[in-house]
Amino acid sequence: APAFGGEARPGAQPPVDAGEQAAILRALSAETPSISCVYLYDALGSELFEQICETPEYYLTRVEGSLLRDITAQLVPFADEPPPERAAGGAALPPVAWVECSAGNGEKVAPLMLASAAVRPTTYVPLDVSASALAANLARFGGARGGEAHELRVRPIVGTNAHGLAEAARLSERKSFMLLGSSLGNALEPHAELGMIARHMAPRDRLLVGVDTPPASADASNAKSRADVVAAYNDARGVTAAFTLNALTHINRVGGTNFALADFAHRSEWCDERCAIVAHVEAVRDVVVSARLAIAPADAPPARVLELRKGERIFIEQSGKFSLRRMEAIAQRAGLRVTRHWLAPRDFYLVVECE
Ligand code: AVJ
Repeated sequence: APAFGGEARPGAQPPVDAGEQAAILRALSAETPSISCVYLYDALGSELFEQICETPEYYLTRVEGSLLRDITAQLVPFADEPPPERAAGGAALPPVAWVECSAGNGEKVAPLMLASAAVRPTTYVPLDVSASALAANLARFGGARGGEAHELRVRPIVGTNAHGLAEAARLSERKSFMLLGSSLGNALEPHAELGMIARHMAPRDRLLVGVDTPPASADASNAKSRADVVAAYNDARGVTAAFTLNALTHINRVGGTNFALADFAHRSEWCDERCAIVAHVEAVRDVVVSARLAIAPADAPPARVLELRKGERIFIEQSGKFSLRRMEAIAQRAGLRVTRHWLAPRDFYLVVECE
């Protein structure tokens, strides 16, 4: 029922949560207006992100996928365990729980999970804020499979990584935590992100991190160019633009704002200081945004939230890029140590293992 009278109109939105609205409006009316990148991932946003992964420009998913497939046999055992082919004749390797932060639909790790289940009791714990992405994830592993010696148990946890990690840490198995897909790039403080995972790691656990690498300096021949990186976030079909702009639709629904998508354009640019692609929405004309406050009476006029002049922007997300050196420094600040690393051909992508 509506929180404060008022007739339900056809097409009316459910009432917004006052606490969530307050946080959204605070970020919008700050000195540098922003929208949390969490709001990129409603059902449509998750769907659009999957489409981004299939655009010819967005190399990250494909390159990480083929790198992970190439190194699967090295990843399935912990560093102190025998490689699976030597264990195969004898006893299975001890159980493992793979805890994947920001897991999405599980496609990234599917071959790794099946390879793990072939040689050891395996539990896969995908964590994600998107219930729809986790439903797709569960469906992927739910069907009949063949060939694995062990049941692959899947235990999805809906919520933030912080929430899911606290729950996953209670599992009794030795754990491989994973933060793949260059998710770390979204963190404004990457060492804090890894530190949060590190706090949930037991002494013999490990963490695998997959990150995109920075474009090479102009004189390096054997690496990707800045144009490759910029194109990955500006696909020709406009899927990334739709993905970024959908954050406004999402905010309208859960924050009670009245953004018109036609008033904004998507901008994704390389930023040297952040070593990141930075995504904004930019006002294409002067815009006034207002919101119906959840705490105000239903007949109160909407409150003015922000005014943008043509060309002014709202920050949506950064997609940080990491060299091995930088990953080592970040791991150290998080109380971890890089034990192994793997680079994709032409240094397009990096996976590190930390303990
Ligand atoms: C899912 C955060 C890794 O930053 O590359 C893709 C999100 N944004 N295109 C990224 C994204 C625009 C993606 N991450």
